[in-house]
Amino acid sequence: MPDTDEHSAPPQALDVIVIGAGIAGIYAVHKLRGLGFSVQALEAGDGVGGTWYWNRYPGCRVDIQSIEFSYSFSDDIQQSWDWSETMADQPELERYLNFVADRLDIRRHIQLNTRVTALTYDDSGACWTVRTEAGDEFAAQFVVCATGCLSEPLAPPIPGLETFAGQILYTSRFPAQGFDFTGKRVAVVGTGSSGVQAIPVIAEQAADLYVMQRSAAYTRPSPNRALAQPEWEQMKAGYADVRAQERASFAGTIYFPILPTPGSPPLTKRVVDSTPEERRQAIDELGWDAPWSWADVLENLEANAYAGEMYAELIRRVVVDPETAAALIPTYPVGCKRVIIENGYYQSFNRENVHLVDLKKGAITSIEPAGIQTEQDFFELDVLVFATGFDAMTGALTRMDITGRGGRTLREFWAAEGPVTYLGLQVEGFPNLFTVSGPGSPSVRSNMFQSIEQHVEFIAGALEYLRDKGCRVIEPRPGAADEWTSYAATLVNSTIMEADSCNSWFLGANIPGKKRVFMPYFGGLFSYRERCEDIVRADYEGFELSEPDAEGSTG
Ligand code: NA7
Repeated sequence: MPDTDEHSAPPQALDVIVIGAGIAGIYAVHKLRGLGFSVQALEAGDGVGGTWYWNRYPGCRVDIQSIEFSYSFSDDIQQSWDWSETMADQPELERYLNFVADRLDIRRHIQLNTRVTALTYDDSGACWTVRTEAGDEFAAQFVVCATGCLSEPLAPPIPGLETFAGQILYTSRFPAQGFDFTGKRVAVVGTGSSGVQAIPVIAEQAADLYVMQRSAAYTRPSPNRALAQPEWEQMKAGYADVRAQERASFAGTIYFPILPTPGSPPLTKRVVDSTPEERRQAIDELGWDAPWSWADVLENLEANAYAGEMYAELIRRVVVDPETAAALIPTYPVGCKRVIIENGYYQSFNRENVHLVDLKKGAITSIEPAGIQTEQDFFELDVLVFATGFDAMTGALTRMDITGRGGRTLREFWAAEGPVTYLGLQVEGFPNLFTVSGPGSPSVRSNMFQSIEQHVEFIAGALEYLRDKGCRVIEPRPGAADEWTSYAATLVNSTIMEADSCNSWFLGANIPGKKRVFMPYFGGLFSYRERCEDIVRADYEGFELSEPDAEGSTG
């Protein structure tokens, strides 16, 4: 609240503040309101949609099928929305999320243009005070952080950035009105999903495009295609079956980029047992599916290296210039970072106006008013596009001053211990605070819609249970978060995901000084959901439900 007498009275406590109005925030508001809780969402953007609101860069598109990358909780919504392509682009996803917000009539519970900066827990009242950048204050018994896994962008700390005389753009904050690259000399820094999706589109417009690559990426051509209405009507009629298959699947999705196309027979052949001729034949017959068509590729580094060799051969078959092709070959294990679904990425490098700058041969040293200086060359530029990624999983939480019991901040706690959570849902010492898709939950290793729905439903169920029991506080019991986090670590230990050569954002390796911990739960959404259901059946095993006591601690 502003610092005036008028606002000096403590704000009236809501039941729940939801931070964020993306996929998770929209559903959380709807679900909790439906259970009779007073709920208010605070959203930094001037529209709903979260990830699909902010990442408006050209070429932005989801990498699983839209029939799956959508809410499943309401058949009315499923049946009322028509996807125009099998894998929707950003504008369509943003429209969809706006449609859902209207259909559920939740906009009056969402305050836009409101960035939350601090959360402080009051032990005696079992209540959170939520502060915003504008200085307003809210009070709520519970806070649901629906802040996203990839929502805290990284601005690369390159000296001289502020001196650049041309236009600087970030894929994660791309202008809503778009940007015309026609006739411009452009550099794209970063070749993760955002860069790889944007590059072919920018290449078609720019006079010259310099792709500044630090690590080459593994990609697969997108199977996206337009959906004609009759086909879509037929697909829509099969929704119940699609959802049932998703729920029975490992990661909440039937089709996952790293797995073979649905309908393919199960993988039985092991690449370590294959001959060079069999591998060449696989490339000829299966094309970009070839590296993923073996049962053991993700099992060990030896098998993985064979897949990497097949992948390199596929690049050489597309990219004409041998030096460029060689520089585009990734040097880390196949599958340890998310495989990128692309549209004409490698073909872009056959264009005369596209130039690959291999930063492994000479890193960027500074940005000057006229362009980028690397250890080897100077590039004169009109536009810089940064596609340099995010402080994933934890960044959107630790950027806020979250102060829990005893004055301990989440930022300091996780900086020292790593992201220790119970089920990725709660943190010890931070009662009544929930993190949707938090570290320690399947989140980015699953279909986000399915994971988010499961988390929101878990949280809603927990709040109802508390209400029925006459309790006001829920938090992990001492040790439960340590146990869960240690258990989750055993699932990924000694897999290729943690290989020394793998520096993924799953491990926080893109942030200097961040603790190297594999953050998403690796056991799949199916087993995770079962575990959560067991916990609920056991009266919220591992959680402590209580009333605040007079001394200000719960018990
Ligand atoms: P990513 O996947 O984290 O990619 C970021 C890219 O930016 C990656 O190629 C980085 O190279 C590169 N990068 C970061 N900092 C620099 C500097 N300082 N200089 C040069 N290059 C740099 O983010 P995206 O937005 O593309 O994708 C995020 C997720 O969205 C994706 O995984 C999907 O799940 C959806 P590096 O690899 O660190 O060497």
